[in-house]
Amino acid sequence: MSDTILILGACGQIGTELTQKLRSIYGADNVIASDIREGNAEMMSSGPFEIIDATNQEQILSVVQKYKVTQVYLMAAMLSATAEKYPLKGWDLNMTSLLAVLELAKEKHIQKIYWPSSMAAFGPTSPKMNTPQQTIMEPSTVYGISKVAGEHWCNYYHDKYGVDVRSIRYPGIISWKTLPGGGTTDYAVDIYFDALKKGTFECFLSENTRLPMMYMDDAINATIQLMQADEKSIQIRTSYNLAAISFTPAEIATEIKKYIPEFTITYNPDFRQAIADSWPQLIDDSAARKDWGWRHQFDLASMTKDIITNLQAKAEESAEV
Ligand code: VAH
Repeated sequence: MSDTILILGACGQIGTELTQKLRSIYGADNVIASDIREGNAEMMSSGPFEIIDATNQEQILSVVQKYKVTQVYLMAAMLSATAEKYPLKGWDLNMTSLLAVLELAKEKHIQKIYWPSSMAAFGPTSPKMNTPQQTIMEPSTVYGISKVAGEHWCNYYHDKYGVDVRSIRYPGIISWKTLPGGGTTDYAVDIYFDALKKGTFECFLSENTRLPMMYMDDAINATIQLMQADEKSIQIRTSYNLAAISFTPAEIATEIKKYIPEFTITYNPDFRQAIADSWPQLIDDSAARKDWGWRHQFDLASMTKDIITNLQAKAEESAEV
């Protein structure tokens, strides 16, 4: 039986690009996108779309049965900065949606789940450099608490009910196609847009705040690689550490100046500085590299070149219209 995939939260920063990549691999009709509201024109015109509240198990089951879904990618979540503003809503969205899809898998309605954790699952007492796969995890954010709890729920449903749920602890994800929303690492996306539009950027983190980051192409490839890996190769059923690059706002600004010499950056740390300070600076992802062959492709230089090249091309296209 071929795979039919349902993406919950398909209109988010990762979901938007994950949907297009999965449609190119599995065929558009076999990848059902869904979110709480409709997506952009490309999303709506490139394959099936359903309005689903990811916390509503009955709505999810109805779509699973309608399309005979075999796999669910649960990409709906409230990210770190927003969840600090709305703690109970953040907990409810992030946990209720996960337990809903885990229950559907336990009842054999679906065969496989992808659920993203985050480096936010670590906290101020976790080792900051070469953060191990197994270590102290005492997150100080609602988002991080929901991710640690979610990891243990995934491991529980795998061990107790045989649910094939797979997970990655994403670092900060950087993209140019879709603007992120509510994340602490989002400065590393906004800086490129502002550099091209305004020639300057006010950063809400201090200049030497080092954080693990990853280009969207690498994050999408890792996600699909994990889901396509032989079940026997998956040794971690909480969530895999994943890393690629690690940089500071000052370092990304220096890279941008190679393309926009007049670019300037100012620093005005806000509440998100405390969130960033609670996270690792460099993550050890040797388990993912050993178990299922993870390798990142983009470094800061190649990512910056790709983003600026694409944003400049997009600006020229819209200028011609
Ligand atoms: C956030 N981009 O900033 C997300 C991510 C580790 C960071 O989970 O909340």
